[in-house]
Amino acid sequence: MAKLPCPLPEIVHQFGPSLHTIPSGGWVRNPQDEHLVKTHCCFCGQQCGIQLRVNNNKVVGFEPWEDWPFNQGKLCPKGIKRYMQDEHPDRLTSPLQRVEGKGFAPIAWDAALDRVAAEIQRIQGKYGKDSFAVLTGASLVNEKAYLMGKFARVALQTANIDYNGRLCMVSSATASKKVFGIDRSANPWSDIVLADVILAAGANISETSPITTDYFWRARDRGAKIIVIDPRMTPIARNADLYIPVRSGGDIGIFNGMLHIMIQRGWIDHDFIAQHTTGFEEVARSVEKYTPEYAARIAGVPPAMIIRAAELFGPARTSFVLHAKGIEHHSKGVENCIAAMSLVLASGRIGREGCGYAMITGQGNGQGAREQGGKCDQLPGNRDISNPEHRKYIAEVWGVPEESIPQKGLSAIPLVEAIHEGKIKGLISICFNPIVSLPDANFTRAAFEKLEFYANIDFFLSETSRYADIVLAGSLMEEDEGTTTNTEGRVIRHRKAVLPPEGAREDWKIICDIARRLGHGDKFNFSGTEEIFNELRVATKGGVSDYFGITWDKIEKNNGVCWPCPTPEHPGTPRLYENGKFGHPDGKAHFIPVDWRPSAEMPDPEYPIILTTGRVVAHFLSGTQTRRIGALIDQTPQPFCEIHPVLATKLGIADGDYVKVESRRGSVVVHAMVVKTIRPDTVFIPWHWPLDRSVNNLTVRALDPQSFIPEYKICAVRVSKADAPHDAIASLEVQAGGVR
Ligand SMILES: Nc1nc2c(c(=O)[nH]1)N[C@H]1C(S)=C(S)[C@@H](COP(=O)(O)OP(=O)(O)OC[C@H]3O[C@@H](n4cnc5c(=O)[nH]c(N)nc54)[C@H](O)[C@@H]3O)O[C@H]1N2
Ligand SMILES: Nc1nc2c(c(=O)[nH]1)N[C@H]1C(S)=C(S)[C@@H](COP(=O)(O)OP(=O)(O)OC[C@H]3O[C@@H](n4cnc5c(=O)[nH]c(N)nc54)[C@H](O)[C@@H]3O)O[C@H]1N2
Ligand code: SF4
Ligand SMILES: [Mo]
Repeated sequence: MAKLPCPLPEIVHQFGPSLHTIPSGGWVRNPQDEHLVKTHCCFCGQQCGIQLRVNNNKVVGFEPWEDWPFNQGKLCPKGIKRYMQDEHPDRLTSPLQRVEGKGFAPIAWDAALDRVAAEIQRIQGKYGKDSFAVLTGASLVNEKAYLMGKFARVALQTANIDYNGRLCMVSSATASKKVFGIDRSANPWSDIVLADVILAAGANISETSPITTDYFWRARDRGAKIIVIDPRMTPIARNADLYIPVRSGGDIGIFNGMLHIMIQRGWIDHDFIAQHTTGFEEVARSVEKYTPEYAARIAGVPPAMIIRAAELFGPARTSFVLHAKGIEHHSKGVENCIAAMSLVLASGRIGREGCGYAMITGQGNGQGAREQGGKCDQLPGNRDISNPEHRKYIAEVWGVPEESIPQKGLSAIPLVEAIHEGKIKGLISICFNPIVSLPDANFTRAAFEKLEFYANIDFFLSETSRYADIVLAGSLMEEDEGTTTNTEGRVIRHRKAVLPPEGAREDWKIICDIARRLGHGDKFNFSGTEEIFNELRVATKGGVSDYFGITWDKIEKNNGVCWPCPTPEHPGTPRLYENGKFGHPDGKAHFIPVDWRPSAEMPDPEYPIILTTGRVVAHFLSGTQTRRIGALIDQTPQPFCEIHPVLATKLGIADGDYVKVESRRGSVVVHAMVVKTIRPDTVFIPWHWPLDRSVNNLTVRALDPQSFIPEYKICAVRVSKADAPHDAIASLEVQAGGVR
């Protein structure tokens, strides 16, 4: 029988009163206890330094942390407001169990953990080990990310573990490994400031990596030119020297077109190419056909823009290329990134001061979490799960037979497809909200209804939690200690500011408790997260992402340490590829030719408009956290559909009208926001909302064949004027406004 999402239980409030009317429950401010804890923001990959103001075990505010070099006290709206989630009345303070037809009811910890362990054993006993899957997340600190990989391989022995970075970093990671040999941004952010030209492709810098804006401005103060490629004129694009309004999916036209011109005009570093790379001739041949006119047709922009981009980028002395999801969320995401990397290599501008390349990391630990074994194909240290040597090493660290470590499993979307097909029967997830974040949400919902057993660890009841049989009340970042690895590859420390609320538990303890119940207690006998980190150091030793020389103490003394850091004496590696040595065994970077091909779903007469999706500054990912913070709700209370005046007029739509946006998979009704900052053939909807406001009702379940990332950035839709939807949640939001 299909399992429907539980209604919200009474004990969980949807919208809370003002923070200043809580904390209650006998809490009193203790004037003697007021203190600041230096830590980092829990949200994006910038991992800004922040000081949390703590009193009597409650986070009551924040102060800037001006000495932290990366952001020097600056924060974006989410960083400023993040502390408000801590005391939100929706915080889960007890495990919950599903009571069919009634909702959730609190359950004791021992009973909840016993049930999870029993269901894992039942399902694996009946259907085989791989029938129980694990989904983990990149907002987790390194220690928990490592623990989840070990938990899946040692305690469950399932091949089927993957993580939410599959929706995020994997295209750039795959491309980076193929081209440079190492999956990491190549430079510290301080190199951006020293670049004479900055090229940002598919990155809404001001809203999604807001602190990076400051690095752009500091470069521009030195005279740097800024090129931005995006179908929408984002805030950073409005301040660019050259803005290229690419048609979604057309970036290879721009990159290959630029390279064509650079070769023609001699803006190529032949010495660098000869000494440090392979494969240039093939790439040069492959871009011969990318004349400005041909390239422009693919990109949907005038040829002059591509010529101008090459003129700015080609002859520059120093340069920095950055990209994010705009080019990565495609069924050719890896190829898009490879084409951007060819510009970096052809110019020879990498591995030096002011010369570099970065993929902007998305989630707080988007970089670190993918190195520790949460990916279906990797073991800690960025090791390859199918490489016998790598398996042998990790088996020794874990004290298990090599054969007991499963082989490569399914990545996130095929894993959910296997649930839909009935091949995977059980699931435990942490730090992932797939009901909101996966493409083609109707399909995802149908899959989750089929699970025989589902356990979810979260601190709020997410939309996905509502499909769970058991929800385990976990911890926020500030309730535990650990490390993350920021967008620069810098390993930094999150400090414990407060204890989890009574009834909730640190995530790592929950995992170890389940492992113990499954008979693997000896392998999960950690006394704290520092001990987990010390095992992680050994597990990554000798790997590409080598953390062995990093200790918590060293991080403290040095304001973070960049990997690789192979020995305790090693200072860490802020800039990769200095002296021209790349990560491949031959020490060279590998040029790879790529040719443009259409996206999985192109507009047609039935669905004639391109839909692209992304973010707004006030909300984070699936919104479980930011949709509970009043000030952020006020900033952007609802999703909207950006539409150009020309298209709006053609469709008889005025600013503020409700519009129905439909694809072959579903529809949403949202407000139209008529703006001149978007291409007339494209509409944009941010994705942070669930259910009938989820743009993922529309998106297409097409994957990149190399990275398995979904194509969130382009599908075909039609748009029409609509009546106001009945939206009970929206009216509640307006009345209550969340926590202020
Ligand atoms: N405020 C906020 N900040 C965040 C997050 C958040 O949810 N909210 N999430 C974090 C995470 S996990 C991530 S991954 C990052 C994502 O950071 P970004 O990648 O910057 O964010 P997106 O809005 O997904 O997409 C960026 C831009 O890509 C453009 N775009 C769409 N299609 C194309 C295309 O084909 N080519 C090009 N060149 N551009 C295109 C969109 O118009 C959009 O402006 O942000 C991180 N920071
Ligand atoms: N249409 C569209 N869809 C997209 C994207 C897009 O651009 N367009 N972007 C994609 C991208 S880049 C990403 S990264 C994904 C993200 O998608 P998800 O990973 O599904 O979204 P999150 O909101 O990060 O979900 C994390 C969940 O874990 C919880 N959580 C956070 N931190 C912790 C923790 O430390 N411990 C525990 N126990 N729980 C925690 C949160 O409350 C939340 O419920 O979405 C993707 N989906
Ligand atoms: S830029 Fe990212 S890390 Fe910095 S405050 Fe904003 S959300 Fe937090
Ligand atoms: Mo992401």
